[in-house]
Amino acid sequence: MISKKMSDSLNTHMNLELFSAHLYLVMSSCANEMGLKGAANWFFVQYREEMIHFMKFYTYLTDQGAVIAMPASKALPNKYKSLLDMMQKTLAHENLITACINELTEQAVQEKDHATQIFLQWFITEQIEEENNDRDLIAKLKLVGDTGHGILMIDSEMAQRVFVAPVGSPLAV
Ligand code: OFO
Repeated sequence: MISKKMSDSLNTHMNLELFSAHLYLVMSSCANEMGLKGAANWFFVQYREEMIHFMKFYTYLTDQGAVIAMPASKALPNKYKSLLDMMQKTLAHENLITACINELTEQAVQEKDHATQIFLQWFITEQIEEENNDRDLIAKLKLVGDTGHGILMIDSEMAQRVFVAPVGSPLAV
């Protein structure tokens, strides 16, 4: 049993996860256009992870008997100054997601909704990893500055990222 207020909040967040997926898909194409195939891969993997996040919320809500609502999607930015610019915007977006997950958890605690608290635990841990990865890349990009050679080294590292569907994930898209 989930409250209408709780399911509405989760539905709002579910759409934010879909927004995240689309944001990173566009970043992937921007990186590709910059000649950074490794970064394009990194953002494409991130897109796939976000689709899993979206589907986790979708599955949880439908398992709880809620009917989901989806607003029309907003246009996304597709101009970035550099890879550093993209990574800084990625970290800022993930900080926002973390704050939203924390608020959802707070609401679930206040409503004594234990099922939703357990559901959100996975996302709390996931956000630590996401922010950490972003900070690492930003630090490296700042170290190399505008040097093409340095950026290409980081691009090669980003090419190594592989999508791994989490255990029990509802969809591996
Ligand atoms: Fe990037 O963690 Fe979901 O949004």
